[in-house]
Amino acid sequence: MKNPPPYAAAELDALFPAHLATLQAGTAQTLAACGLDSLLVGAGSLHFQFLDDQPYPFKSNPLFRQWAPILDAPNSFVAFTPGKKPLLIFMQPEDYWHKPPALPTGAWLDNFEVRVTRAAAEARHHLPGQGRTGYLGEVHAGLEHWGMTVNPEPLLNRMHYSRLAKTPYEIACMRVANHKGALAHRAAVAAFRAGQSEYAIHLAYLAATGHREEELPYPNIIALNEGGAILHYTDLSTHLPAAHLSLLIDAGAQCRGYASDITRTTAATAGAFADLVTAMEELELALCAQVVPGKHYPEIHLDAHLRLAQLLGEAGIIRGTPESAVATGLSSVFFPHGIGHPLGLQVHDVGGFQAAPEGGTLERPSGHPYLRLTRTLTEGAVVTIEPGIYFIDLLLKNAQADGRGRDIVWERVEALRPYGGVRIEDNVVATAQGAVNLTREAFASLG
Ligand SMILES: [Mn+2]
Repeated sequence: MKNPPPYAAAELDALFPAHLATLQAGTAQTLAACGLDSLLVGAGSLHFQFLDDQPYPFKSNPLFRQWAPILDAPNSFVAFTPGKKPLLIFMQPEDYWHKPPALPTGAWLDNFEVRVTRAAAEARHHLPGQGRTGYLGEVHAGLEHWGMTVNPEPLLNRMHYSRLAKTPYEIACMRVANHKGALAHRAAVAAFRAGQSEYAIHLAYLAATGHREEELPYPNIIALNEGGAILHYTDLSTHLPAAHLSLLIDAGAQCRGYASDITRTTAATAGAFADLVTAMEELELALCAQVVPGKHYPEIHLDAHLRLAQLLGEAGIIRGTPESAVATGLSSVFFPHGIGHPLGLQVHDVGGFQAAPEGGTLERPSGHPYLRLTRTLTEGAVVTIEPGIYFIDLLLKNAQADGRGRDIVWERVEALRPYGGVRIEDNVVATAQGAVNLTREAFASLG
């Protein structure tokens, strides 16, 4: 097999018991702290379009996926009582219109007691009858008669807080997700070089991941030329521009419900924009190296502003010192988002602002309203690092109006505006040995 994934399914299965043991031990403590005896996690249910019999794509509860890597079984549950084997209640309706979800296979399942149910109401009979149960998941009809505490905040807070740091199994899944993403990014760049449309590049990307569109961890951002200046551009236009100047692609993949989130920018030809991309590569790697246990994540964000301001100066886009560009908010005209976020079961993973397991909020640094992570990194934390420089009409116009425009070299901006922007994004683990860059590893493994 050409470019095999870094772990085979059996290797992931072999890592699963230790993951589950960590989750069980943490949950036992959490339940005790919350005065609960057991936990029930719902996978979620199908939601139907208004006045229609078609459901929206099913997206399972991330808290359910953390226990059981099942993505396609609505109305299933995991129940856990400390000291007992976790129980998987797998919903397999009797249905001749649709193919019922297949009972999963794989050695990971040996860690569960499994009961198959045919109807949602039946699930209740399999649940632990005694004691106080905390339920985490969507509220469904009849839940109020199950006698549970539904989505209690103290329980949710503790479960979310602990998700910043990943287990070795989770990191392995994210390695595989990065591998799939890297393969697909290669395919996308090839389609760009062949002069294809955003939509055709998207199809090449999908084919290389092996995902259906709804299996992607988030909608692909595939921008040719000035589309790169729209941060969440998801048009996937079939139109062919007069020229292919640049490609900004922000697209991920997933493995067992764990996401990768990767951005690359490619210039079609050598020149000022290509130079900006090269300089951004170096800057981004310097920021990635800061992802280590004990690092206060907002410091990486503030350092990114200084480095980007320096780069903007060197590229002849702004005048003045980097320090003044950061102080006046000039750097935010070109870099108007956060440096990254926690990554895992959700692309923008939870708990990024939490002060402690019990709750509380760590505020963002003032003047930086879009940063999504304000905690100090711990061992096993997985985050993205994604610096960018964009030529955004709205923000440039604002800067012109409020005086920051005096330090902008407008002819330089005009020359670069047709290229949209540059963003480079990797997924990085904080380990005792230093920053481990899952995305760079994945691209390097492709040779
Ligand atoms: Mn991201």
